[in-house]
Amino acid sequence: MSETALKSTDVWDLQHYAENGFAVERGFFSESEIRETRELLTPLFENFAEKVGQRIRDIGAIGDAQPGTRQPEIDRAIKVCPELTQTGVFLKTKALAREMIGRSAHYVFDHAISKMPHSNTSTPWHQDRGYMKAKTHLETVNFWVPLQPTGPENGTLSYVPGSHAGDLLPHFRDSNLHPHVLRTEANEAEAVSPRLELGDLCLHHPLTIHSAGPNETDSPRLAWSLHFGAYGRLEYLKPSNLWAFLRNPMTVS
Ligand SMILES: O=C(O)CCC(=O)C(=O)O
Repeated sequence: MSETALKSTDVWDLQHYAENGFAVERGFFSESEIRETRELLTPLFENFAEKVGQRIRDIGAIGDAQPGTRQPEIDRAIKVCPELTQTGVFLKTKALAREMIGRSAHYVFDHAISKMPHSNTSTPWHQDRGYMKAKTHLETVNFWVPLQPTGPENGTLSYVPGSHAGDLLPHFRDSNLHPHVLRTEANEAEAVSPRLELGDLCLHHPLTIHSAGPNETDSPRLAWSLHFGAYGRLEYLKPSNLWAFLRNPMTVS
């Protein structure tokens, strides 16, 4: 697929993104584009317990639960499976990021999450920027691609509209949660949870407060998140980000 084959983006969606900090692009991907990505990601979750490492974890597997049975997650899945960068999902989200940024867009980060059936694991309220070192500031467009129809029953994203216009909030670890997980406070009453059909795409600003509930269904809920920015991973090297890194080398991104 060539990058120029992007469906023209609905201006309303991008206006909604600017005002609310998130948007949903309906029918952005074809069924075969979703299937192609699903078929590459699914095997990465097999024999999960043997793969656990710094960038591969199960945030629901605390206590006796076996990694891979609750909410397995793979950071930078494209490193494990470079073919992902040739998929329609990767190329079309990158092209949309380019359209939004107004210049070429480059890969910054991705992660894949499988909420296992009845795993009862939530993704707590957070801002994506909350997972970066204090003062690390990346201007990215963050996409969330559900790989099956998704609603509140299987862990769709919930967003607090307009929260991207506020500050970066304090994020906390919680002794009841996996040590990787950070959470912040949110006004849940304001949140919206879009129901998504196969092929729909969500995008949000790095400061938008969002969460995802547990998966109460009999099937896994697989999603792939992709972040693109004008400078790609080089943006970590801009002086203010280098300074943040030197002051606090602990990073989660
Ligand atoms: O897929 C999920 O459960 C959460 C994903 C998420 O919060 C994100 O990609 O920013």
